[in-house]
Amino acid sequence: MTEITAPKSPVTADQFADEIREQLKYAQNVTAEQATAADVYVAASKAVRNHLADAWFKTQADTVNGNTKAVGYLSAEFLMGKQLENALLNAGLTEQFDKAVEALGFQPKDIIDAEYEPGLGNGGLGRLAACFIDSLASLGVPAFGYGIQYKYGIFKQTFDENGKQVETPDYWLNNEEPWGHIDYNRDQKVSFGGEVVEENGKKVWKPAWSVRAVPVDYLVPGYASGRVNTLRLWTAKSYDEFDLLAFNRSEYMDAVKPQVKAENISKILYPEDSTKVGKELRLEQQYFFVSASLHDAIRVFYPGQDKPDLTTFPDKITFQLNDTHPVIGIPELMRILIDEYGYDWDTAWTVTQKTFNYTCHTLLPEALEVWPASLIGELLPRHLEIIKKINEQFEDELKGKGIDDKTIEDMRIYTGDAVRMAYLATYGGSHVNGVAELHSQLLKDVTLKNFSDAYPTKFTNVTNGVTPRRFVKLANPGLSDLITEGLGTDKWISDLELLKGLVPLAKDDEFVKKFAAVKAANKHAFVGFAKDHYGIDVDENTLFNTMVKRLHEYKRQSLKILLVISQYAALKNGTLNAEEILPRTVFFGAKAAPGYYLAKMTIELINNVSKVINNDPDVKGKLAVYMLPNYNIEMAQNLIPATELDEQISQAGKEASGTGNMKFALNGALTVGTLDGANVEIREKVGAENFFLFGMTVDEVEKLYADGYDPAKYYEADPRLKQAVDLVANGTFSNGDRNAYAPLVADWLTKDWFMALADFSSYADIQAQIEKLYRDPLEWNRKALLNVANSGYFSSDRSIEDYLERIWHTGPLA
Ligand code: F55
Repeated sequence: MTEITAPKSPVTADQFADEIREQLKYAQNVTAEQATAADVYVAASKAVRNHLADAWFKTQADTVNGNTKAVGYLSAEFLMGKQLENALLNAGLTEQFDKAVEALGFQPKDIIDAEYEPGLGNGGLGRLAACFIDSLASLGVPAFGYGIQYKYGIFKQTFDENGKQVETPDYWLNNEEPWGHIDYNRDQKVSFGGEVVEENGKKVWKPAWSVRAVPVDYLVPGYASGRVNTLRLWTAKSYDEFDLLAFNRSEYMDAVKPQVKAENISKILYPEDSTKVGKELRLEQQYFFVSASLHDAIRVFYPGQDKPDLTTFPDKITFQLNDTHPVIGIPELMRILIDEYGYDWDTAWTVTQKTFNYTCHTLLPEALEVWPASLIGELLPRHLEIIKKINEQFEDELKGKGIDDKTIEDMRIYTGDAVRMAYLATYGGSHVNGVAELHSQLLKDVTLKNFSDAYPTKFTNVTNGVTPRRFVKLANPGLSDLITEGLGTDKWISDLELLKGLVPLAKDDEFVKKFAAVKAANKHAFVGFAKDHYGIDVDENTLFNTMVKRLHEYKRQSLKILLVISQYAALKNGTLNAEEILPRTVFFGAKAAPGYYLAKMTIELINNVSKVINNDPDVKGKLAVYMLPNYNIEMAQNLIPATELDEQISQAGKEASGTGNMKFALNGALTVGTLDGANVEIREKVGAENFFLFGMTVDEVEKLYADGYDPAKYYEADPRLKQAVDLVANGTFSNGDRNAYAPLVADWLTKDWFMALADFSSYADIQAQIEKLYRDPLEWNRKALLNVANSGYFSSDRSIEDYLERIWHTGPLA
């Protein structure tokens, strides 16, 4: 007997159909007969939202009145993905919805698909925030996500006829958006500019302009917890809708200037995912959402109190800083406590340090935000003063610890002309964590070594995770049913370590064959998806081999495309005979930051390699390559369950964690990867024999840098590599134009900062193992199943439990 514990609402399908009809009639103002799929989507969304309302109110009340410290997750990005299906799952209304919309004459899938995906994040960091708030709610922990409701999310990516990336604005609010509720009555004022003056011996900030921060609330329903938390995304509005004086001078355009300036703040998500932006508007965004959020938390936890005792603030809520983006919150809380509530410096500092913790998501020095002091001084003059004072206190403290002057200079938060946000976060909070074991170790040993020496107990690790609700249960219903069948219970959805119970089933050939059949069905479904969405004909009788993530040199999409080119060349040369050829389909998905020249050129190259290979009759049925446009959460949910081989091939020591790697393993793909980020832990958990490892280690990389790296040597040494590079250089993928990829080729041969060429040989060599195993479907699928069985650790529920224990020191509501 299978035990089913998934939430199920007592509402019947007929009742739910009536609720949808009611929404159609009174909210959408269309009859059931007139309604389109888009209408039904909005109506059903509002109906399910209503079902969550009581649990939401109760959770809010318990959050304020209970004695459990809440979590505030401060993040410039929340990459949520579509909401309806997830809300139905957590409200226990999935079956009723399916029947109800069928009764209304629609296919459930068409209604789910009618939702427009909000893209309020760049990649891993934003998606992690979304997984974390899902897990917080599912664990019953009182929590707020705080961020920005950008009008324009991450750009929509298409390719022009030459294969170049084209970015178009993503105005995701073009249609009715049923999830967010704008709450004009809970607004906050956020001020900028001006100057600091002394009045009666007190510093007083006289700002030059202000914007109105208005919250838009999203429900964050937990799975099987009965709890619904809040994601509060701020939107910027102007106080001066209209400058009447200017208007009367008939300077009409000028009259709306203040409104335009204010509303610009939440207009657009910066599409850079790994370089600092350093723009004034970006700092305005950061301060905007952080200031509004801190004030909001005070409003929530000290309702109606003019003189609240804010020394208890850290007992009410702990704020997690998702990377350096919200770190301006540290001086802001100091300012609030001192200037707005009259606390002395030391009290304010104690409260502030207790309130914040910082998660670092990178190892690239260029990604650690450093703001020009002049910019902070202009935009936030009072904060700059506070930062300087924090820095003085910090330097004194380091002196007191007997640290030498040179080291203190290296550690300064304020350098005289710049403010280092990672250092401010490290000093200004209680804990600092990296996002995978290796990453946290490198933070301590390299990136923040001086800090870890001075404050060893501050540093900890919390390995990332992903939500099993969206990325297994919803994305892969076939596998979910099989897991439930195999375990005899569906409890794994909220306790993912139970997947371990599948380990013995890997010995059961019949079960492994069922597992293989699920993968085959997912591949088949993706073929349909690819046809509908991209108009391509994918051959499902090939190995599905995927590399999806942002385009970055350190992630080494170049290494993969060079391998593909060498495989193509081997097929053309006849170096491989027909029996040796393992038919493959290679899928890439990647957005490049719009100003990232080499990344964009790599996309263009992949597209043109794809054109040549896919149109070459000599390799038909053996090799196909697709650069799928606009990689997003929806694509991930469809492609990951269909993938058999996943690529995680960053240079060792560069990928902080990776979370795609976890999603693939949980969906039964095998990984080919380097010893980087969370790959290390994935390999440990699933077993070295179930993971294709290649490439240099962190130490080997360091040594090669130190010895002097010459990529040309590797090019000369491996004929497979030489041939691949030569084909790019000689115009094979650019209609004979030898200049088309010259900058890329020159970079490979003379610089190759992330050592793709040095790792090429071991990467190409391991392909033989991959192909050999794939020819034995039973053994391949056994290993794939063991990946699923042993990846329960990578649930974001486990990550949150680690945060609760190591950093937040709080737990579920009673
Ligand atoms: C976005 C904006 C800026 Cl200014 C800088 C970075 C980003 C961003 O998107 N970073 C990001 O996604 N980092 C990734 O975070 C993941 C979650 O921790 C990691 O798994 C991944 O290794 C890391 O690159």
